[in-house]
Amino acid sequence: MKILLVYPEFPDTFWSFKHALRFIQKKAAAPPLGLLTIAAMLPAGWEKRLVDLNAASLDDGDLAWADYVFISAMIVQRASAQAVIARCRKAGVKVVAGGPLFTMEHDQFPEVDHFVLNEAELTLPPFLADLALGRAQRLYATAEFPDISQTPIPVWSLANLKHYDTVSIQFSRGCPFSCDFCNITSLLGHRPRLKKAAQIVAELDALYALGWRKSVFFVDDNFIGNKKQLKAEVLPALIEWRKGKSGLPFSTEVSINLADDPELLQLMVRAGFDAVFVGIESPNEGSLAECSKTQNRNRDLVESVKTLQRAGLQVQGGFIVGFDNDTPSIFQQQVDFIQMSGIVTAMVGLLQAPLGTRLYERMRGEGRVVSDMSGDNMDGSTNIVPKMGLKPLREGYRQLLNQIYAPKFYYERVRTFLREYHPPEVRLHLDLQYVLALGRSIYRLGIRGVERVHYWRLFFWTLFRRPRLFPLAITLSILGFHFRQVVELHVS
Ligand code: B12
Repeated sequence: MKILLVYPEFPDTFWSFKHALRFIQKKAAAPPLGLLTIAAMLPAGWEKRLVDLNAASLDDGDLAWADYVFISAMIVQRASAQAVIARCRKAGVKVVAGGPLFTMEHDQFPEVDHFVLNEAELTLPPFLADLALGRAQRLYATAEFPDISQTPIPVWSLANLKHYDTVSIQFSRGCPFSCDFCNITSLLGHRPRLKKAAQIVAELDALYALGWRKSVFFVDDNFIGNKKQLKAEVLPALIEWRKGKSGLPFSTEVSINLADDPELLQLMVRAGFDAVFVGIESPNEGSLAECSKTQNRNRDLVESVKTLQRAGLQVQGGFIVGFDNDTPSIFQQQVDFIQMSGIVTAMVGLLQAPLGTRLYERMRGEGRVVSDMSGDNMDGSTNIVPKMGLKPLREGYRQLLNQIYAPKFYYERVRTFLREYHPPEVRLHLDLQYVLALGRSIYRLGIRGVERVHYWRLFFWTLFRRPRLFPLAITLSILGFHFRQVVELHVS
């Protein structure tokens, strides 16, 4: 059996990093972990190839070679997924679809032959068993959440790793919190399901053996969902694993209560984490109460962010505007918060109600759901009627984004962050592309860019005041360029 695994193309969005990746001559941020995991679950004797459309093109030859195309996608890849499915149809190749887009919207894809939905640990085995007997059905789904301590090591060797800047790995699925706009608990459950420390070490060993030294993103919904296990087993194992190695800085997603646990924080930094994405959502207490973001309430959020930064973690933040409790003053409040906290990578979106969330049910009850979601939470669209009115919301949003990504504000924020940041001890692995990126940034940002004054100010400020942070300052300058392009494209 010949299986072609296909990952559709991302549009030019905040998280595509497209404009930044050019500086380091990479094609995409990370290879598709879902498909590489599926590859490991297929019979060993089957031939497998991966085409990530973000890094390569899909040739007719690939389609002619394949017996089946296995496709995975998020909603944001919908258009590209439809195009791939149409090509498969034309080429007469059968399509098996799975992953979040199809799990939520399979009825929109009449041309797909088989849907293997939810988590493949449960749905793939019955599909493969039926296929072997020649009686594969159209749809395999489950309401159960599998144990992931048996999930095999992803087959990273199928991806051409030289095209990527990061590799994703996963330690847990699910999140203990109940934010009412988030669909993670309906997709993956409340009780975090964990891999064993030995599994994670084996995954890292496999990556290391392939020569991977760049960053590793733990794609957990909330890495600190089970603190006990982390402290007792996983982090000590990672600290041990890292000894004598260089490179592979880790990043992940956590809830803000990490700031309340100095022991856990210190263990994470020692294990090699240098960045975390945190759902901050709003400086407005009323809005945090409205969406049941209990972990963010009744605390000094700026101080919590600074605690993480001082310990050695760069904090990237998710923010939302458009809650019922938001008045037009929210836009300036968000700008002030973002600037003060030194959250350089600030993903700000309009409130949207994904299917399967409590927010969706409430909005539907109030007759306020108006459309499907675009899947890109930074394109200024929403699927609900905001209390503030769509026009003022979009206008305030546009101004907010234009402000925080304007070079003056952006570079000011980088300095606020670098002043606070205490860099961890991960030994850097020198990569020629990073050296070349410095040259490219000098030309593109320092000579040709509208940000040139701010660029040089940061350049020399870091060189003289915080020389160890110089590579990070250049990386953030390049990221700022990407964010500005995306903001100009979508909301200016
Ligand atoms: C890592 C990640 C990213 C990375 C992706 C990097 C990459 N190239 O892989 C980045 C940071 C780029 C990203 C961005 C975004 N993401 Co994202 N992301 C995730 C995250 C946290 C983990 C995905 C992952 O790798 N999981 C691990 C693998 C093993 O799981 P998996 O892919 O789901 O695969 C399993 C099953 O789904 C199934 N399966 C998957 N594919 C297939 C295919 C076949 C054929 C079969 C049989 C089975 C199968 O089997 C696997 C094993 O069980 C998920 C949340 C989550 N926990 O899933 C959100 C998630 C996928 N992201 C989401 C969203 C909305 C986004 C963004 C729009 C912004 C945002 N709010 O986060 C952007 C859009 C991207 C863009 N460029 O514009 C949503 C998607 C919702 C949807 N229905 O499409 C999710 C589910 C989070 C959520 N709260 O809903 N994301």
